[in-house]
Amino acid sequence: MGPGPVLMGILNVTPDSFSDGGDIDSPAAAAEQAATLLDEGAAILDVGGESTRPGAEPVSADEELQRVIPVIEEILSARPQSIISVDTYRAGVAEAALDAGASMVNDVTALRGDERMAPLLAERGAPVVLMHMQGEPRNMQQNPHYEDVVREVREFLLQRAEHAISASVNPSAIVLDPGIGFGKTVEHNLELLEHTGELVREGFPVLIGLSRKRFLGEIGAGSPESAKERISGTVAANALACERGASIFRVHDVAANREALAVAAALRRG
Ligand code: HH2
Repeated sequence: MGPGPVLMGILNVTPDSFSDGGDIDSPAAAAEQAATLLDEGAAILDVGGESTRPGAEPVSADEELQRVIPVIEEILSARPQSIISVDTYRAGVAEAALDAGASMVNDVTALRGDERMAPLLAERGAPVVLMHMQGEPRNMQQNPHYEDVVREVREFLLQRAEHAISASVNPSAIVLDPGIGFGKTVEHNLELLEHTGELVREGFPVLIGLSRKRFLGEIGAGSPESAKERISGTVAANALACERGASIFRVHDVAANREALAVAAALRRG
């Protein structure tokens, strides 16, 4: 019997995230939200300072630093044991976050965004999430195309894991993520979720980030317009991904997901 599902609570310090942009406008508000997520059962807090929603434009590294670092410091001063992940593809931001006490890096570019990221992770021994994305947030939802989405995403992630390992990142520090909604149609997302097991079989822990995403509304799970009405759909899809072997779940709503994931994990164990 392996360890149970790991919940990663989302803390977006951005004015423009798709579902919760602008909710957190100060380090104190972030620490309060962090405390809620931890009390609800989050094992990891994922702090991000740049939205990756479709159409989002990048912010400057300075802006990202100013959003993220004070929040990490504030959370750790209130809750020193917190495990914090920093959602960034910039090595400079990752380094400052690790210096401030963050424990891991969530890189939506899978180390393609900044060539200094892999050596930094190797030097610090920090775990990293490698995520698949076709295109960039600016243009990724303009006609995404694959011959075989499940195979292409798996091959991409294995290549990026190889790249990390060749830069001396410890294989046991690598987490793979198919990047639900990143350059994918509704059908691509569903196919990836259905075949989660094929990625799990490669031996790395698999993270799923589908919380409140638009495709749920498009298949009748809540509203296509309102992200905060897609919580039940999120819970159902996460439970099924868990049953197929995914182990880390990046979510806005920790309490709502936790109990369903406990059931799914128990059924998987048999
Ligand atoms: N999704 C989002 C952001 N970061 N990281 C990983 N590893 N996997 C994901 O699926 C993922 C991610 C997008 O969601 P959110 O943070 O809620 O929105 P935004 O990018 O608009 O801030």
